[in-house]
Amino acid sequence: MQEIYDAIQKSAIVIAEMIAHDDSGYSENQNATGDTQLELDIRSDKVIEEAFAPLTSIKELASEEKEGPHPLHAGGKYLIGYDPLDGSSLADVNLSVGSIFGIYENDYSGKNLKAAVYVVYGPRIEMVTADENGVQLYRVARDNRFHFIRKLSLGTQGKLNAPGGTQKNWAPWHKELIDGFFAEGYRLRYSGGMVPDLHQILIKGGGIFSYPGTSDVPKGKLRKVFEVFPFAFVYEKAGGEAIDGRQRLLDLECAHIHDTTPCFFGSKEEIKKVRNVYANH
Ligand code: AFP
Repeated sequence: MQEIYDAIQKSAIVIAEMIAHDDSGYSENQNATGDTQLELDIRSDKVIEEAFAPLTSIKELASEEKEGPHPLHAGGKYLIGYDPLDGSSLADVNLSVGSIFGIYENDYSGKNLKAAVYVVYGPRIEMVTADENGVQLYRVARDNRFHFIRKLSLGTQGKLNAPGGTQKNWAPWHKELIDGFFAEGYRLRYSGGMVPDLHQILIKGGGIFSYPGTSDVPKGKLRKVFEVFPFAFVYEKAGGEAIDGRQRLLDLECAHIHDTTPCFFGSKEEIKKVRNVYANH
């Protein structure tokens, strides 16, 4: 596992440099989900693929930016599902973006996730790993290397509310749930970047992030393998919960590698409120 974390760190330094100084325009291509790809999406994907290529512990790679999985080493133990540059459309307005990695065994199901990693490219470059040792925060120092900072955990309740999705297409009961948090004094914290938005709640110790099914996108926008399962793993290891409104996200099956799901990540008290509202719909 450590060689995978090391490769992620190596690619993160290169990607951070690209974000800071290179073109953030659109390419001619679309990814499997139909999103038009930014040059940065394509180049970040290539940097990560090259960093993973020599690692014999990796059997296969599955990127959000590619249609299907890409075999690496037949004797490898791990399958890695990753989003090379999540929130890339925010790079041109100089907001934080991130890379997300799910490290699976046997298949890309939530129950077979063995570790999750994400990198935040912001005023600081930070990496969070979640595995059997818990949730660890690392940060790049002046030596341009990642250093361990501290363990991360979620309290039972927070103050931050990150409500995703197009509000005019929310179900009435979802609007009631979100407005209820604001009526309790929660602060709005939503940038449109899943990685910094979930990182903020984790660092601050609690709150709720939601990206529900909506009338226009009933199955939600966020992808199970590349985004949702890894963050569900991180949040559960940090003492929080992650559900689709009713079920635990990591118990969900995945019919296709690019499947999406409604998702809620947060502290236990907030997730209890989500369950109460969604139980009746
Ligand atoms: P992009 O990768 O197209 O910028 O989308 C980012 C994202 O996949 C995820 O990072 C955000 O949480 C979510 O979309 C934001 O979606 P909305 O713009 O619909 O709120």
